[in-house]
Amino acid sequence: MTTTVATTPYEGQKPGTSGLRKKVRVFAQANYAENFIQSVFDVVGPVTGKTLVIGGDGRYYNRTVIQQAIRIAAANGYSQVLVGKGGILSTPAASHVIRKYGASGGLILSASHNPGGPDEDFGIKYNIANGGPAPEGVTDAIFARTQVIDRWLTVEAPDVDLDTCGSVAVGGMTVSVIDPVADYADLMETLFDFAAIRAKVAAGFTMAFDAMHAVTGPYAVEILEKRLGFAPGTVRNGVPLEDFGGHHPDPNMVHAKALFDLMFSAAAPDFGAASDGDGDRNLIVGRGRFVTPSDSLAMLAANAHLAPGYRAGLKGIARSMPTSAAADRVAEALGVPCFETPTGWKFFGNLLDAGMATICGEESAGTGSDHVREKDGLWAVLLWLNILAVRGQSVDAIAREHWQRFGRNYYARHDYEGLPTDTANALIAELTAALPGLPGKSFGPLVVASADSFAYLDPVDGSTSANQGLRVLFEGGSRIVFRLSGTGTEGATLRVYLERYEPAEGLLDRDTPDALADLIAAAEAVAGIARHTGRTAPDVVT
Ligand code: VG1
Ligand code: CO
Repeated sequence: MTTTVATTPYEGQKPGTSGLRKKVRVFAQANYAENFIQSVFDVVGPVTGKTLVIGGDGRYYNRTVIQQAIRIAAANGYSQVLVGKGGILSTPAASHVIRKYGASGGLILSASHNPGGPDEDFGIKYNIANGGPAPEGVTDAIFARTQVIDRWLTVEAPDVDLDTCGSVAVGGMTVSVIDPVADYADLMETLFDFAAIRAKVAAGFTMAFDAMHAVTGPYAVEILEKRLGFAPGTVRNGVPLEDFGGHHPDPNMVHAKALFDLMFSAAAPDFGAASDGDGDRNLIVGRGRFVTPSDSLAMLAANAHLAPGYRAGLKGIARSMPTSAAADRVAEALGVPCFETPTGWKFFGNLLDAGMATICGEESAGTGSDHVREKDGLWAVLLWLNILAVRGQSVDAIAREHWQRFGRNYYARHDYEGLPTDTANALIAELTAALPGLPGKSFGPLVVASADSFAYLDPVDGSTSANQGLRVLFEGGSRIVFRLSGTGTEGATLRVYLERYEPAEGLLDRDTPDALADLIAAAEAVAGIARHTGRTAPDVVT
């Protein structure tokens, strides 16, 4: 029996870079989550007879919203919901489940690397039938719908037992609670040479994987420890917690510091890796060697043919605009196209669907391929392991050889967090206005070659996305990009991306801050960060 509940719109239910993210207390307001979920179904419907996948990263409030979503889905006419046991599905696993079972879409409940808990963040993202995040046309329509919504539909039904696999009826719909790990782990076995990795592990190769008390714990235990034979305890912090143990489940030098310290200590295993809250990001750190995500993308692309799933070669490479151009040089050497997209995985979907790109990546620790339509943390770890097994070299040796062949893109991102929104907007507005006057100007030894606001023309569907970040390009290939984050829940975050290209015959072993010093000074001179914000140093450097 369907019930119609009257409601009124909430302001600001606009999906950002990766879905709608707000504080839990915002989502907990009457009708808040329901309005958004109903708006999704109104936009993508009619949903009668269709299958919906639901899963989340296990953070606080996950189970509450899953029960709401199941009832709303039943009332809207879905015939089936597939939900991960315990309400858990990593983002890449959800993408795979959508594709494998022919679902029309999925709700992924996550705020990724943002902290979790009653006072922290929650998020809802809708993915389409290809398994990828809804493109802008869909998210814009969902936002428009949230602004006029006046009712949502539900059924009266008890909560589904999420902790037991099996099927139950909710209204006229079947809810199937599925093993969240099995399908994903099986997919990984089709892509990588598990036997080669197992042999290397048996020969004494060791690793540390930090699951950061987030969703990848069960996946990593199954794949790394059970299927590949790494010693028990290889997966650290492997039990997902609703508050991630009070940490930011963000796999970078700041929040995965314990792993970092280990990998730079005398006790370092051969290989270190971590993933984020929802399992789509990865951190790669060899013994004494951090690999920037931009470099990791380039190195994975250059070596992907060593893994069974990519033996036929790559169709193309795609990277987000702020990601370094290291991958471009690999694409050139491979003779395949390289695409530059706006920030956010939703922009890769069309290229992957059209068979124009095989591997994609972002500087924010996201890498993935056409096996799903999300970035995939464990996939990147396994591709690295496959490459290490075949090449028989250390991460450090592979990185050095890569730079000796392609040159090195020194790279860092400086984040200024928690800025007043007006302040951040004023900085961007002033810089935008100054862009036309920048070419030809000098900042220390750097001369501006061009400056613009990045706009993307999707080569597949012809859609355009403007205002995707401000670029200041210098002669010689160095670059600064400025943009505001679209995933935060409080104030604004300014991201400043710094990149300097050093050719193969140049200095390949410098310290990154040192190599980027001129660019850091130029960023200040160009944008007046201290003048606008009062900040003289970034909060986070990655
Ligand atoms: C950030 C990253 C972006 C990534 C997005 C979602 O967005 O910069 O590269 O796609 O997070 O990743 P923004 O707008 O804050 O810069 V996740 O792992 O949070 O789903
Ligand atoms: Co994530």
